[in-house]
Amino acid sequence: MSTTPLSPPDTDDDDAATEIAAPGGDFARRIAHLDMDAFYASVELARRPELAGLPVIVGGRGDPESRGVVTTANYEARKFGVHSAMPMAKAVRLCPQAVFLPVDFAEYRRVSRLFKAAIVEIAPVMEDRGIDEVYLDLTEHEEPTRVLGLALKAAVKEATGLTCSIGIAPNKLLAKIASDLEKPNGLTILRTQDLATRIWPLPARKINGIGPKASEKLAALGVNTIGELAACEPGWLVSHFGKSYGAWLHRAANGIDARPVETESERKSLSRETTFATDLHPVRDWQALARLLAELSRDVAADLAKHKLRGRTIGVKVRNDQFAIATRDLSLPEFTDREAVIRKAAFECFARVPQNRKLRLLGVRVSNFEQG
Ligand code: TTP
Ligand code: MG
Repeated sequence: MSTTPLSPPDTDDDDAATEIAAPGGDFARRIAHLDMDAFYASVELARRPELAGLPVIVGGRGDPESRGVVTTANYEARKFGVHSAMPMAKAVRLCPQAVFLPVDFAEYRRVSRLFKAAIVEIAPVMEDRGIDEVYLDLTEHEEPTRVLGLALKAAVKEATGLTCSIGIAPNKLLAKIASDLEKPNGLTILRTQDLATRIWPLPARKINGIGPKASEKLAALGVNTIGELAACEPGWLVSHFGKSYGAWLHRAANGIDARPVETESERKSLSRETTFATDLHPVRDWQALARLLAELSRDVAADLAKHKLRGRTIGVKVRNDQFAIATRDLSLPEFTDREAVIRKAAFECFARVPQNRKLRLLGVRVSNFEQG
């Protein structure tokens, strides 16, 4: 390891609150990532107990003949190789005996609100990361880590009847990986000294932020596991992936991540971003990009309205095909949450990003919120 993690206190007590020391030398935190198991499918099963034990596939209009994709499948269906984003036709081939159900977002949102309300009762420092996952900062809690983890799982079960998986680690990056390690119904506590044994053997794409393109490029360079990535010279990574992404890859593989858990009241910006299926050129693919920019602006405006926030700075972020990030922003004379205003500013910002290389990611951000 090229960084020197703070040694955790010498203790045999697996549950000691002090057991977790953060890599990178900052103070010890206990961060949890909680993610619901096969969420949409589990919600469906909860209201259709007669389906218990059967493979269930949720997607589109719930019609196996339709051309849509699988939204999610329960673990029984996953045994047949069915997974999210798979074309429905293929899922039918793999598991013809499955029960196919349509998506019902209103119900998933309702259950999402229920499980989050149960969690904040126990752990108020919660960052909402979407319909089925949250981060929690448990640092200030006195209870042992495992006790807290079990209490959270019990509260979620009590409120919704559903199971979740929790990872608890010194930071968000490791907690997110940990929550996936023992799915479903898992509780994984990861200490700094577990990095080499539990994290480094995993494929690089297990790191949230290393997508299919980056992991493909890493594989072509002979880097497959997180451990192999951790052993790469930072300068070499920068030469292949650009200054910011290259340096981040090095930190991430070494388990370093100082991002705070941001509750809604202390959120400093709201953003939406999307990674394209194929790279888009800022000039030649302008129409597709303009459409995405408009969609992202609409989504951010909706998020602002939902959180009752108005911001004054609108920004655009792009990542090019060499993984270099560029951002441009614009401060407006007045606070806004209006879609048309955000979109116009986003287009102005986009016109100022470098136009010479293809892009693989586009994002729109609103910050500088009105106080009160
Ligand atoms: P995930 O947490 O990725 O998946 P999951 O909860 O179904 O399964 P698990 O966490 O146990 O692996 O996503 C949460 C929900 O988001 C999922 O139930 C359906 C939805 N979703 C999509 O709509 N499209 C997708 O590509 C993915 C991955 C999920
Ligand atoms: Mg989930």
